[in-house]
Parts: sequence; C-alpha cells; structure tokens
Amino acid sequence: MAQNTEKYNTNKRPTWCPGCGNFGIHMALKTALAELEIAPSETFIAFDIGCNGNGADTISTYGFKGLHGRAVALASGAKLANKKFTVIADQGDGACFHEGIDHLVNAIKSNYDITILIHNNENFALTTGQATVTTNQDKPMYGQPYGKPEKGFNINEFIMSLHPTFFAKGYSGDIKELKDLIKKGIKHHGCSVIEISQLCPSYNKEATPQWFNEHITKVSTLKDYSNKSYDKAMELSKKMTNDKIYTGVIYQQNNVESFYDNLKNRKNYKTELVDEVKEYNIKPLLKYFE
Ligand SMILES: Cc1ncc(C[n+]2csc(CCOP(=O)(O)OP(=O)(O)O)c2C)c(N)n1
Repeated sequence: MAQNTEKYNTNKRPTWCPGCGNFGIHMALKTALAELEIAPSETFIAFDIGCNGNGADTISTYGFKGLHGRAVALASGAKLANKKFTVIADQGDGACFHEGIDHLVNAIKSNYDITILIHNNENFALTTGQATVTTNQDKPMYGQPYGKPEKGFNINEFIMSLHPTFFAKGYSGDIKELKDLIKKGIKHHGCSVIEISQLCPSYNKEATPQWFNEHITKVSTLKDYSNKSYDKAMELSKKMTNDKIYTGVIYQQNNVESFYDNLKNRKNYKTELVDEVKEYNIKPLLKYFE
C-alpha cells in the first residue's frame, strides 16, 4: 500500500541538478520511514556537507547539518543520548571515505545502533567534481584534467573487513529496492551500512541509468549466495568494482549486542541520557567570549 510521505516534506525546493540520484534516495528514505510508521518527531538525521547534505532542507525530521565528514559522529552521539529515536547518518562518498573515514570505522566496530547511508556518486560533487577514492584511476576530473593519478581501494572489501553486522548496497534508480534495504537497515539491531550507487549526471556522466542497468546484479538472483555467510559476503565484495555492482543485503549478522547493550554502567537506567541533562545557565560563559 502506498504510504503518505508528505509529512516528511518541507516547503523548500531541492537545489540538486535534474536527474540527480539524491531525489531517488530521499524518496526511498521517506517511504521507508512512512512504511515503518516512524514519525518525523521520532527521527534524527545527521546530514553532512555536500550535495547530499543540501537535502537537509527538504526533509522534515529532527536533524543537524554538521561539519564535513562528521555525520556518523553526530548520529552516534544522538543515538547514545536517546536510543528511542531512529537515527540516520546521511553522507557522500567523499565525506565517508575521506574526511570521516575514522568515524565509519569506529561506528561499525562499536556497532552503534544507527543507519549509515552513503551516497556514492564517485566524486566530491558539491565542489564541482573532484576525484574521491571511488573515482576510477586515470579518469579526468576537475583539477585533474590528465586523470586521477592515485589508486583507489575497494570500499566493499574495506567495509567487510571491519566485520559489520549489516551491509547492503542499493541504487538511487531503484527506489523500491533501496526503500526495502533502508527499512531492513533501520530494523537491524546495530550499525547498518547502506552504500548507494548514485546517479550524478553532472560529474559522472558516463554512468547513465542505462549503464547502471547493465552493470548491476541483484544478489537475490545469485545461486548459492547467503548473506548470513561472512566468507561468501567477503568473496563477493572482493569481486566488486565500479563496473561490477551487486545490490541487496550483502551481509547481515543478527543477535549481536550493540554498543549500548554493552554499557554496563547504564544497565539499570530507565531514563535516556537526554532525560538526565540538567539545565545550565550559559550566559556567564557566553559573556567570556564577548
Ligand atoms: C573538512 C572539509 N574539507 C573539504 C571541504 C570542501 N567541501 C565541501 S562540499 C565537498 C564535496 C562533498 O563531497 P561528498 O561528501 O562526496 O558529497 P557530494 O557533494 O558528492 O554529495 C567538499 C570537498 C569542507 N567543507 N570541509
């Protein structure tokens, strides 16, 4: 049944380019929240800096647009303060694998109960298309007209090497599949990482919708694949490149304690941290900076 996503809308018009994959990603996210019946007032989204982050204006939940690369850190803190909230970190491949890679590593290892959405358009788009780690080597990019000289690395293998409890891959052009993946990620107990191949008609022109359709295989069509097997997920991840993309839940491990479950000093607390914060008069402090 089609769900009402209007309650997640604002009256701001998106600034994304026509054909940008961020439209599909936001539609999938809003529909996932609507189908799970999670109210905007029970949701916190940490937005990053970048084209993806400009979506902060167009989705009506609690949110914070922080410094570049810090969406995961913000989301982790928000979840620890109030675990009744659904908490999402929304960021680009630049923020995730460059400025904020340490936060990704620690969120996965700590198994914070948050959902991390990685909008992977294979470049730093807001600053007009510089190379990121996911840009193909030798590809001419803004500021590098003779091609990107650096080697990249396989982000799928990297994520799997951190032993995530949930790792999925979606595509901005397949909103229905992406919506289902986001729902599964939100329902997962622990840190769910969803990497999304994102259309970028301005700075990754070659990867058109037709190109993606020819290069994506759904893991559900693979014989003998099990997303419960770490070895199979790692083997598949090692095969993945920008030209060989698999979508679906790549790996999921259930019944693993999250970071909060392991916090022994919080075991018998009925309140959330946010309930325990006292009000402080910060006027004297502000005066100090006058
Ligand atoms: C620490 C820091 N480094 C660099 C920048 C400049 N900057 C702003 S947006 C941006 C590109 C963001 O790329 P990405 O995170 O992949 O998101 P996209 O714009 O592609 O959605 C960069 C490099 C910044 N604001 N802060």
